[in-house]
Amino acid sequence: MFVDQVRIYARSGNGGNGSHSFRREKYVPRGGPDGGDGGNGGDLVFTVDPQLNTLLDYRYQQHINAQHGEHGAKQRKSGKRGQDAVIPVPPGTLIKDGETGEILADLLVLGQSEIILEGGRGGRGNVHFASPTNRTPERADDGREGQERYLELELKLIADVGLVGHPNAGKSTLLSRLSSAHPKIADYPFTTLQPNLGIVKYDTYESLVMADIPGLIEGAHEGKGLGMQFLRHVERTRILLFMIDVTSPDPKQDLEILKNELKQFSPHLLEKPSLLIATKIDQLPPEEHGGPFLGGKTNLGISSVSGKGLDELIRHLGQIVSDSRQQEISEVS
Ligand SMILES: Nc1nc2c(ncn2[C@@H]2O[C@H](COP(=O)(O)OP(=O)(O)OP(=O)(O)O)[C@@H](O)[C@H]2O)c(=O)[nH]1
Ligand SMILES: [Mg+2]
Repeated sequence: MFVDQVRIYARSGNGGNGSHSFRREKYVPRGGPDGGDGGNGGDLVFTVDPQLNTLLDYRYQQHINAQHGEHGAKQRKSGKRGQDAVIPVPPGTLIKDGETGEILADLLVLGQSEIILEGGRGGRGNVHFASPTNRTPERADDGREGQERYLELELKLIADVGLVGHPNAGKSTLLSRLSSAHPKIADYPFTTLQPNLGIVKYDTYESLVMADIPGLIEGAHEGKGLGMQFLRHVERTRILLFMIDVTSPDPKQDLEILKNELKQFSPHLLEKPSLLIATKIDQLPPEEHGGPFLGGKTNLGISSVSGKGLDELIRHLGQIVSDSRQQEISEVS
């Protein structure tokens, strides 16, 4: 299971009430007002914790409340602010309104935190309401109530490698060869309707997450085919693996179209580390199985049917993934 989802009921704290109190001292029969303010209620805050990788903790803790503010007191004493409820979540967690499904926050990077429900403000004590004409104000405000709602937390695993190609290029077949995932495979376009993720081992102790997404066609950036929503997934992957079907009528043009779609969607997609492979090379005459492919644009050709080129592909991807992980670590520290 890669999409981890939990529903919680969350509340921010109520504001404390303002105090309604008058000074009482010996020999001062009628002291002025001295009621202090209520403290603000605590906020409900989500924060990214890169050590976490599931939402499992929240399956067993379905109510989360921030603290109420304390009430104000006599002698102008303000109530203490309620403590925030700070909820750590793994990177890649979406917070949605449990009723409307509206996305409230997208928690992605180390150090990011978002206030989702604000605590209620504390009420003002009666010290604030004295005036020349009213020296004994009866008024003190109650604190505002905090907010409460159902929230839906959804964790999307961020993939290392995104498979980018036209429909039918063999993306799902490749994922099923390299991982234990079982995506649907068929000889018609748009077989894949939702991204599939699989774990690919590239070294004794190292593995990477590969995302198979629906095929892209010309106009994808404008919403053609299944376009847009999946380009968003691609934006989150570390590496792009361009897959071009050698049996297509014009493989070189296919590559141009793909690149152009990505660029139109977001130019920085093309700045990501990437690898270009030719697929279905078992369909070429045997003397061409060694490459070069796509008119010399790549030497890496694979066949998910015969298995040719797959070990080399895994080695290459493993190398790029570990380099890019290293780089991320050195950028953070
Ligand atoms: N000969 C041959 N056929 C392949 C190879 N890889 C995939 N195929 C076939 O190509 C067709 C499409 O494969 P899929 O893996 O479903 O393609 P896809 O890129 O996931 O397609 P969409 O999900 O529609 O984007 C299927 O009929 C596969 O059996 C290969 O290496 N060699
Ligand atoms: Mg597919």
